[in-house]
Amino acid sequence: MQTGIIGLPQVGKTTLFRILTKAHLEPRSAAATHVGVAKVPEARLEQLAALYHPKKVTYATVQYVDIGGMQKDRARDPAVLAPLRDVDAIAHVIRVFEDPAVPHAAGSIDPLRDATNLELELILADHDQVLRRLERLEKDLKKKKDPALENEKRVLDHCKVHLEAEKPLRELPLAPEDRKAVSGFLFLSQRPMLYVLNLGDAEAGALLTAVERHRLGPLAHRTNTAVVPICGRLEAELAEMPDQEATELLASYGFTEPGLHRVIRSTYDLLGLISFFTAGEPEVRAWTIRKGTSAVKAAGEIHSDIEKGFIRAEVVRWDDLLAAGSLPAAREKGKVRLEGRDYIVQEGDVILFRHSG
Ligand SMILES: Nc1nc2c(ncn2[C@@H]2O[C@H](COP(=O)(O)OP(=O)(O)O)[C@@H](O)[C@H]2O)c(=O)[nH]1
Ligand SMILES: [Mg+2]
Repeated sequence: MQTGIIGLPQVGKTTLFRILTKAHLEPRSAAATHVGVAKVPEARLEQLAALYHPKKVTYATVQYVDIGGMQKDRARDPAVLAPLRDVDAIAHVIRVFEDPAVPHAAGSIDPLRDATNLELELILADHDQVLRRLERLEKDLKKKKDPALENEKRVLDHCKVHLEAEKPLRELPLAPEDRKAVSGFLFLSQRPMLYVLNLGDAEAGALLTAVERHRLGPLAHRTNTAVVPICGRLEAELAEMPDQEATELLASYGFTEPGLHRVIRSTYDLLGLISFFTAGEPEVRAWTIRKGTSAVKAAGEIHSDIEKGFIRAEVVRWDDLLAAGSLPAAREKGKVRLEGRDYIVQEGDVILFRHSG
């Protein structure tokens, strides 16, 4: 699962990418595309580890791609958009911080304008693609009736009307079969969107009201969209500090965790992902699945042999396991359920898979 980080030049994309992935990049590589892995912060994993004292604790991960500077007039350049086709979600870093030493690509600080302009580029790119395909479809349909092509045309016409109202496809409700009919186009405005508001250090104590203060209400509460305010430069400093100092500095601003945790968690939610855990002496581990995944498919995330030889899953909620103190104790209390292959795994389940072979 990959999230592409985009935005105008000099808004803090690479700063964010670095702190998310703890990557140390060469300063010269400003325009290049970088891929990095971020650990999904998970306090429950540490609590489970305290129970098992495992040799190894393994976090779930998500990938981020730093997709270089995107000038407004360059955005529709296929070379700039191409890397975006491969991502599952988009994180748009928007500059809110004022700093005369850092030039702004559009000449002034206006977060809503920047968000709207880039969104429009995505919408226009999709619209171009829809028009081209419709033209082709109409030609083909004149030659020969074909129900599958007619259906595709119907869905694309629907998308076209939506795009022409300057609305992104992520906000267009589509029936699952209609979604499938156009999934091959990898529409850009269909990707879930995370707006990362990069604020100045002075606003660190007032992140929660940032959306309101900067009049960014129009970005909030939209389908498949999330807004996370951070202080990029401060976060970068925090990432370099010893843990104790970082915790104290955060606390002085009224926070219990760094903003990058909120960024990662929002990405995880937008992607429709949840975690389940496996726990034992060798390893306590978080696994990533899509919401709605069955027990047997979740088993397959661990190993194809466990999926093939699946017999049943012993499932306990992480907090019930912690309260009981051990799996046998949780069993005695009746907190451990035996589930079959079609059980839908829930966020926070601790699972022991019984399998043959
Ligand atoms: N004042 C201030 N400067 C920042 C902040 N975040 C990034 N910068 C600076 O803005 C410049 C561009 O940052 P960078 O992450 O390379 O932006 P990119 O071009 O979007 O990748 C660098 O000089 C950063 O130090 C911030 O939150 N506050
Ligand atoms: Mg950069």
